[in-house]
Amino acid sequence: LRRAFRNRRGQREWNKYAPKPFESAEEFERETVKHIETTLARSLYNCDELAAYGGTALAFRDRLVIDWNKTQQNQTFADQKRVYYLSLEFLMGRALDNAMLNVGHKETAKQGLSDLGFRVEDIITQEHDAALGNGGLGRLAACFLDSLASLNYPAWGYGLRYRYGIFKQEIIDGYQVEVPDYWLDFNPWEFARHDITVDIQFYGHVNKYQDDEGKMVCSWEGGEIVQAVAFDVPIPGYGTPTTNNLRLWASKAASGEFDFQKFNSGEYESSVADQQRAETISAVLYPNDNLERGKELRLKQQYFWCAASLYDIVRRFKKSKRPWKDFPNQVAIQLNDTHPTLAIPELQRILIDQEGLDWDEAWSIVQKTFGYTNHTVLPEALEKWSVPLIQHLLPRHLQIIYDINLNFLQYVERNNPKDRDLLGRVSIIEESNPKMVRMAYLAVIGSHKVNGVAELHSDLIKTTIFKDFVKIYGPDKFANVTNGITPRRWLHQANPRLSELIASKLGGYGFLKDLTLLHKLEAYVDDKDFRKEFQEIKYANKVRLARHIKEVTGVSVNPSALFDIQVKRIHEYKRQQLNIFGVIHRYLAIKKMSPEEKKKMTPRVSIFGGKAAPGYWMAKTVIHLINEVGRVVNADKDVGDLLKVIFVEDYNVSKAEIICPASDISEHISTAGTEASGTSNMKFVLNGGLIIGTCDGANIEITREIGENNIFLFGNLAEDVDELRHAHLYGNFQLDKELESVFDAIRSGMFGDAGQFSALVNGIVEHGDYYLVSDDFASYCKTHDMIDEAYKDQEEWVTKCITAVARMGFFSSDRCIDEYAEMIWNVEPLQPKADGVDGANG
Ligand code: T68
Repeated sequence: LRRAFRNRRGQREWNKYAPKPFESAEEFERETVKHIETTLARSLYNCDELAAYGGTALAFRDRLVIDWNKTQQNQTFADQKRVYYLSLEFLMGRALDNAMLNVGHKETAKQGLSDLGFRVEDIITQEHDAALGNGGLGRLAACFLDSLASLNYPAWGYGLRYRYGIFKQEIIDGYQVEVPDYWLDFNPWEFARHDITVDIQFYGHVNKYQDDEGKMVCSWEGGEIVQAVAFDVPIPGYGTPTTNNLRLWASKAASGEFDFQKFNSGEYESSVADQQRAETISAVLYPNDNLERGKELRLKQQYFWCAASLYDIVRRFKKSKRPWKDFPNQVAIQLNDTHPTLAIPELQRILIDQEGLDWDEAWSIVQKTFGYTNHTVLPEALEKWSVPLIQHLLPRHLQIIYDINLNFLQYVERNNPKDRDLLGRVSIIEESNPKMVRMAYLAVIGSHKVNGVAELHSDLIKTTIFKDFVKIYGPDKFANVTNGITPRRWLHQANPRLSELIASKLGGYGFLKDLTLLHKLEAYVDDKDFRKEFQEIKYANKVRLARHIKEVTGVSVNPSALFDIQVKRIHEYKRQQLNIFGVIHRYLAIKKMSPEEKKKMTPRVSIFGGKAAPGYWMAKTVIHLINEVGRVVNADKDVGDLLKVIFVEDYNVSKAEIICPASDISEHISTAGTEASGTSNMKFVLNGGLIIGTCDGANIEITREIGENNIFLFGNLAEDVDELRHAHLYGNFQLDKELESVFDAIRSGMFGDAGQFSALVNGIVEHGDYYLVSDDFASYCKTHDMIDEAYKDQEEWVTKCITAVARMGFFSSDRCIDEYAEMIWNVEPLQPKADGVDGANG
């Protein structure tokens, strides 16, 4: 290989034979059939849709890999600063459609597949979602990878290769049942790099001794070793050959002497047991979102992944032979929430224990290298790990954390000599029993920039959880980068007809690279043909969703009804309970209506979807209530098409691609101050739906961009929440009258055994209504009445929808990535070479 590109003729020959873009459908067919017959060993007579998917994916993968190799080669030669995005979750969804878009020639493939007797849509849906994430945080990481590649930033993602991603949700008798998601059976998008492994140490003890020069050094010894094996996933950019790398680590037993001894001495079973124990580290994604439970295996996952990734990053840096002080000029590491915070003491450990730097020199490198993104202010989601657990698992890291803390507290004390309480408040160690390590504080102290994910949220972290740190470091350490979504997946792929319509007016697909170009659509707000087509597309998308609903639930819904959708993880703070109580309120109202009144009603379909964490009983109760209400309402002849209640099972990325384009209204109704940003709000508006929302997260900026006439806001403001909660606690709680009738209906057994829902009701009536469901209920219902009225005027409605789409340019994840690059990472894009040479990844 090396000789091939040292020699011009070899290089010419090589390029002659490297796969080229498909020139024709025949060429695509030839390669697809070849893959089906040889790579997959399937013949014409047993080629089903899954095999056709496999062949198609492999044919496109061949193209992708060429760009991938060239990109990595180009980035290695350019040797400029790279971004490393550390995230325990990457919620990628399907890859084939995205690969087709980015490699190009989807039309060729469509024709080719049709020649072979398949429909491209059916082939695309054969693919299993890569569901290595819970919700918004994991999907944000996936959108960021897409933008990083599309904008030509030299960037790698680092994560874990879970054998089981987020569980599949089945609804049985109205209850959520979790089924394991074994997604790896056939995954053409990953490349096992069995030659890239890292030994990861756990447990053991620390030895302190004097080195040859008389310096005291620490060494972490003993314990056990688990091996990390790299699996690489190509991440293609749109409109560019840049193809970045996502490296996922899988755990494996280290093939040390120890195992062989056991094996040879007849302890075969126990040596296999060791193997399996090692593999459990990357076996399963923890299914909680916005909740931390302090499980040892989770901490092991975190360290395993941080240590493997840092080893890899440091190894790559050392190849450049630069001095250590250059490390932060070559490497930017972004921590996606506190989950990778152990990377901070790990880098410090590498620099002082292994590379022999002194503490201050090392610490300055560490701080310049890391940036930390916070995604929540909810106290139950803030990570803390017990000191005894860290001591046991990572004894050297605990010492380093204590030393970081000592230095930090001395610094704080020097600058704030009069404030004694401050030290206890900001200490990384919480003086509880057992003592706890506050990971968010460690992340703040070890990073040069901390950012929130929407303006309100970024302001809130500065006045609540990190208030003292603003005093200590000054406000400039804290920044805001409002979240965004990739328009490639969330407009073009999910809603191809809308994308095509927009392209026809804007003179091409440039808006997929620069979403702000959408503003030119405002010129078409009054264009009759445009409006008509816009409406037709929405209708067709609703028909597509109605078909899906019929298939999986058996319920027929009328696509002309108003589709009101809330899909996201089930959480009390996101308030699906408020929504379903509102639905019950509507149902009770319909039951009392005269036929004349009914005629004036806007028919509605209330659609819910989302997973509950398996141990989150209240969330599971909400799912059960939604299904019970659906069972009753959907069968009620008095109601007919006026109201249908649907729970879409197993909400995931590929379902979202069908659901987001089909809303008239979507719900983003968290208690003000609790949702850091939200990103599905952006997806729904970009696809021509309006939203009902609280003044929370990115809803506020969406309102500012699209105009307050084009959004339905309701409810109490974040600044009033504390006072209301306080009032409730001191007996000043008045249950909303309409909500009381809803509770009476539930208690009467209208939706099955009332006992099952008592915790849900009592949480509001008796236990302080922490999420202010009652306080917001009246304004929520009133706002839905306004929506009913507004929907009757379809002309005005479509004006709002088009205007909103035209003003959504700000919410592209491309804009986010440029902001991170400039404000936090200080990295530049690297233009791809027209024709590079091949080389291995690394
Ligand atoms: C979400 N967080 C925020 N967390 O809730 C949402 N947490 O407002 C925001 O838009 C999004 O992040 C992107 O910034 C999550 O999704 C988790 O999934 C999670 C997972 C494990 C532990 C804690």
